[in-house]
Amino acid sequence: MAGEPQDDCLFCKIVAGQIPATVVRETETTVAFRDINPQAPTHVLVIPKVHYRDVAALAAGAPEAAADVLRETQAVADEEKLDSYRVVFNTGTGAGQTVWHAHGHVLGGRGLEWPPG
Ligand code: IU
Repeated sequence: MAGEPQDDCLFCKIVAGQIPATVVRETETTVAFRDINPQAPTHVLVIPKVHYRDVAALAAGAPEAAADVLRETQAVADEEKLDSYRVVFNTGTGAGQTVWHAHGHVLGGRGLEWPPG
């Protein structure tokens, strides 16, 4: 069921502490950890502890958790001392989503091109 931990979800396992991650921040409702395949000097993923397949499902099913995730992206940027940064929610296979637990990428520490690839 949406919102419940999923046995086959890697990010649910990170939330549960069953898989190690380099956690940079944790709140009651969110975890932020360094991406294992960083695309920028700062590349941190911010996830809700509840399981939703993508940010659209999260916003519809748990809007307060979605707001918490957004607030945490800002907190990560502050901690990493980023004055410019990008927050990305890849949504759907065609947009490059590969992990089906909502997550925001916080990217910074280098110049970022627009439009993105
Ligand atoms: P995507 O937007 O779903 O493609 O992002 C998934 C990210 O999760 C991607 O940047 C991976 O490098 C990252 N990741 C991770 O940090 N740890 C893992 O064990 C796995 C993926 I699998």
